Amino acid sequence: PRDTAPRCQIIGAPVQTGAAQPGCLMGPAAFRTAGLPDVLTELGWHVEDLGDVTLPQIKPVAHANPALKNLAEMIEWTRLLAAAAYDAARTCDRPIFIGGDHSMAAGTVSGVAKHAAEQGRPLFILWLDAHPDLHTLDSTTSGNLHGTPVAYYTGQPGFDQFPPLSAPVDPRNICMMGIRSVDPAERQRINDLGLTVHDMRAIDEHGIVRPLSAFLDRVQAANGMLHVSLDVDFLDPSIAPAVGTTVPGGATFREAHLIMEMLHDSDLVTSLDLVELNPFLDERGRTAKLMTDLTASLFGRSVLDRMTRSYA
Ligand code: 4U7
Ligand code: MN
Ligand code: MN
Ligand code: MN
Repeated sequence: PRDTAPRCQIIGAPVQTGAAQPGCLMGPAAFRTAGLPDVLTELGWHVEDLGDVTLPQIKPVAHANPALKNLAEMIEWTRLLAAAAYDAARTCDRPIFIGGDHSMAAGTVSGVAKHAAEQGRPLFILWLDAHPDLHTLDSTTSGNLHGTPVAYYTGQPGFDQFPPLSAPVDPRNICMMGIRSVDPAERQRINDLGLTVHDMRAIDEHGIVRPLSAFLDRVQAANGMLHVSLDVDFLDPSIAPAVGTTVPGGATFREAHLIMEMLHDSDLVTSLDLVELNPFLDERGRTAKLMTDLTASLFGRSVLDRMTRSYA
């Protein structure tokens, strides 16, 4: 690629301690096997794969909620990934964090949020998921910490043992799409915090174009940075089986690609998480390939050249 090519860094986060089932540990290797770095290079990006972040030996951390699993691990991943994400957001145009279960977003989002705050720009989040991941350490009953990152990075109470947030994300700057499994404590929090949530019912009724355009217009008008967090279970399990938390009735192949194509056309995306891929549950790599193809759409792959924003 030319010297002026946009720069992307890839950071592997082999995190699986936030999920109920093991396997997300293999996610970064599966994305590389599916050819993610080469695909982006072919699209004209300058790609640098920084390898995987690794967790040192750590001591257990106590908590009043006996359901919590692997709290110490999530705290340490959050510390390490926040630092890696902050560095990557400063040095390249669009880092990709390949996971790893969704607990890693506590680190990636808080790290890019610090960078955005230093730039004096608001950070917006597009959360593509079956779940809102809005549990606090006190409200989770499963104890699976991949259900908690949004509560952490928006600064909800009870995360005292975690790294202090230098820039909590404003919940009103979060747009969730694809939601179809919400626990009672999360439902209450969605209302209290004022997040924009387009559940699958809303997508059935209105499609994805109008709600997404409205959100992207807000990001643009605010000169915002935009972090996209793509959970495999956003997709319907019939096309993306490699995930531990399947929920029927997810986004279709074309809905998902259209979102990515619109994100590309908007040119607003400044960082990306690819999370919850469990290659142990995949069928001949099809989910890893689909997630890679969706990323390609976000990075500019299209059927034909397009001169204008076709969704305006
Ligand atoms: B994922 C759940 F109960 N809410 O807390 C929980 F439904 O990152 C699921 O979105 C969490 O996959 C899913 O365990 C976390 C459950
Ligand atoms: Mn930057
Ligand atoms: Mn999730
Ligand atoms: Mn999910």
